[in-house]
Amino acid sequence: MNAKPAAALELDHEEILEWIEAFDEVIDQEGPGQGTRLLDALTRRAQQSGVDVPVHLNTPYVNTIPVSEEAPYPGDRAMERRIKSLIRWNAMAMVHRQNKKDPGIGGHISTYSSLATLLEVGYNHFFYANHGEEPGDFVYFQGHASPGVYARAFLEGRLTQEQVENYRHELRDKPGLSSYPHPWLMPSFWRFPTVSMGLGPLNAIYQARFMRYLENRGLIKPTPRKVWAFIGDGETDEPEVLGSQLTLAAREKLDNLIFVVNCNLQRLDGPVRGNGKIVNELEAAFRGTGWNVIKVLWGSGWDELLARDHSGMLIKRMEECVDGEYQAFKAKDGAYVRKEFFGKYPETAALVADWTDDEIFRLQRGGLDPQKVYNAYKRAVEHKGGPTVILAKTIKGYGLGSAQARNATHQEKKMSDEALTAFRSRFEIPIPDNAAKEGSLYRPPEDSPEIQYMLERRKELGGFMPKRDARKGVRGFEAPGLEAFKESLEGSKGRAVSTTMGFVSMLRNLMKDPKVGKLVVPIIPDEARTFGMESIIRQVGIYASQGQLYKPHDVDMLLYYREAKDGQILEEGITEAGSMASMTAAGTAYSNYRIPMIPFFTYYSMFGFQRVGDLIWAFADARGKGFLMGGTGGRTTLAGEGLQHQDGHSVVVSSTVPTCATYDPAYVYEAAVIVQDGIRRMYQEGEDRFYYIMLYNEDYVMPEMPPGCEEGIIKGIYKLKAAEGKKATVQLFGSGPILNEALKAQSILAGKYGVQADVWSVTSYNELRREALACERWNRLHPAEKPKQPFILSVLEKTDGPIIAASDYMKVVPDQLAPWLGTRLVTLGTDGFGRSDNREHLRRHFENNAESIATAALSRLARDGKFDPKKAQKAFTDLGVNIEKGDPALA
Ligand SMILES: Cc1ncc(C[n+]2csc(CCOP(=O)(O)OP(=O)(O)O)c2C)c(N)n1
Ligand SMILES: [Mg+2]
Repeated sequence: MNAKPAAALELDHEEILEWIEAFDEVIDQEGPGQGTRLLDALTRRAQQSGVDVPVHLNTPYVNTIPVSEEAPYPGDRAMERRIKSLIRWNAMAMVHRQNKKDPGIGGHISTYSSLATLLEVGYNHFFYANHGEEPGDFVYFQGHASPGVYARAFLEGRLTQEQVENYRHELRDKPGLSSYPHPWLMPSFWRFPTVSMGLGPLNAIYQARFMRYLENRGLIKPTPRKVWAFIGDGETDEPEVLGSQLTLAAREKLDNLIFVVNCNLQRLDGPVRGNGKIVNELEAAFRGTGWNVIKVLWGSGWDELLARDHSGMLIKRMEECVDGEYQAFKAKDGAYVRKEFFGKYPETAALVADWTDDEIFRLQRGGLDPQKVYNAYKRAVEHKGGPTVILAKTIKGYGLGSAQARNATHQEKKMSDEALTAFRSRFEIPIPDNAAKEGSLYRPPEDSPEIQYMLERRKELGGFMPKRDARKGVRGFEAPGLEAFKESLEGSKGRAVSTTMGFVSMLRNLMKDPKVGKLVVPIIPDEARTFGMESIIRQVGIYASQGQLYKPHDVDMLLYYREAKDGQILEEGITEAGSMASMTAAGTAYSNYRIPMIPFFTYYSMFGFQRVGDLIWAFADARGKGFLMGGTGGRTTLAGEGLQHQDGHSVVVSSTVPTCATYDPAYVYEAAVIVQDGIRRMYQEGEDRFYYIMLYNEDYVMPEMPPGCEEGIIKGIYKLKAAEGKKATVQLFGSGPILNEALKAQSILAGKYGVQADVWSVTSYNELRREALACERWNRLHPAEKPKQPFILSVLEKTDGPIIAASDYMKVVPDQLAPWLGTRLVTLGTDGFGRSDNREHLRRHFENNAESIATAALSRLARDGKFDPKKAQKAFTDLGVNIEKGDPALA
């Protein structure tokens, strides 16, 4: 028993000393298990007696695994050190070279230098590229440590010298390397985009959970596969890291999940917690939520000191120092550490009295000691029943001479000649001075023991990592044809329904489809009832890894709250971020598991793109597929909810994501055509795209699909209702429920003013614009050839008159077509903050109701000299459009 005597604990009371002695005896004679039971019993007793039981979420500031429990290191330590040194050199050299030749191109040196041991122990002993026939571990790398990952791949022979020399030079007609992990840019290499702080850990948790989901639903075989997430200590400031999903990981008992926090005590500007200790803070947070926490703070050199620390003053000193001091200890030298750390107490000073300053300075941090890291990983991998976090204390800029542990080290991109040669010598890289000064890459010969060792270790663990399966589509996958959507195409037969209701029926039918049914993953952040999805809950159940441990109170009802171990719905609770992480795991399963899972993440559209936009961007980078369903869309269609709920702009934001196809359908058959085509394109053809489809809660009769409009629906526009009789002199564009307003305006114009109008359903301004831009670019690049005509111009070829385009979104949405429609275009939309009122008042306020559309048409015709201006002016009064009211854009 190595309990520290009372002096260190500052317990000078006789009685307490006696208790401690008695406790020590119990442990000595009956073992630590009995100690735990005794404490547990005492705690309960104390609670029953009304004693205030102190909660301690922190354990002593030492390694969690005692030396006595360490397993010996299984690898060749000297060899692995040499390999690690080679990787360190090349990682540093690639950044240095690039910045020397192209100042400002950037890159990071000091992050990998702190992470090297943590990654290398994993690469040599833990990261399985496959588990037999089944896929292997997933590793989320700290994004800005990518030079280290590249340097290893270079030594392994996976990346060529030319590629490495073109790090951050991707546009030179030569193979280059992307700055950070981007599957979009290096689709056979990187699996997970991680460089936007916080997204990696969040996605890793939901990946581990999704793996269990696939296992529990019988879609993949259970394997010992792990999800490893390497996280910066500064990164843990992001709410995505320490948010509610930590409890999810513990609740779901995700023992396939391992977080490794690289606690180098620094972030970009300076210390993470200069005045405190990040390790303690994280330990408390993770322990408090039920994670298995393993601290790796001190290297093996400290073991002997701790064993000799009979006074307990060394631990006391370790505990009282704050991170700002720890940082300074590694930024300065051994003499400083002797004076400022050990010198504080005579007992600690004595411990190192016969050590040289160099020996003191060589005392290593745990996260840089392979023996300690190996043991932590081993425990983590063997741990059952919950997720593990390893808090590994490291040194930012380790080995970078004067840059080590300095506040400015994160921004270090170039090194001086002296620093390069010193680095070369310290890590024993066999290159001459001039090569060192140039920052030349160095790879030993293929048959060198180092390269052979690396290759042999990776072979043992199943192959290289990271690696992504970049095959297009999934072999044998066949999308259901449009006939599978028959019910949606037939219309609502006189019943007023919303597109949301129509979508729910579509989803229900799709989940019954023998081919794709089981691949559908409905994801909902606590809004299933809002969207009328109760029937789906009953049909396929909510995924619950433990099954349903209670009898739901509504079990006697048809649509009861059904949870099941093989449930299909991911009911995420109130977390759009978590739901998006599930969407990401599901939408990339076609590559990661070779199973074409088809997620439908349905949510309040207002809480999507503007709230979790960065996650969606990363999803696109990861070549994610699937459907984002923007529920309760439309600033005037979602009545009553007001400013924070009414969405009039998510389709503007979604249009910024290159692989996102945005649609704003008015009718259920339009949505069905889009979804069918989407499944075919994404999963059968293997196109890297995903869909954002607006859903509304306004009820109206859904017509049957008119023949021949499929192409128009998919490309973005088709003529819905031509003017009756004479040729139209006005074109009315409508989208979503505002299409109904356009239809009403059509009859107002014809009936009251004798003006004929055609009505068009515009399902996607964004798709139309993209196609037109592509034509325009081609035309620009080929001035001598016959120009291509954009689809929007070809459909409008024989039409006349102004185009009044109205939707429930901002005017900028139809304005996307202005370059091609020019002055014909007049847009109406919902610029401005929402209001609580009913649809009639909202549409009057935002000027996108039928009357506003009709008056806009007349006004424009008058300006064009095609209608009497006085009559046009009077129409405003007659139709109740108030011309004196303020502009809704700023109201
Ligand atoms: C969301 C986001 N905000 C800011 C940045 C810019 N950034 C890149 S690295 C970094 C510091 C990271 O510190 P830490 O997580 O401790 O990693 P370390 O480099 O110390 O290992 C910052 C702020 C980013 N990449 N993502
Ligand atoms: Mg850090």
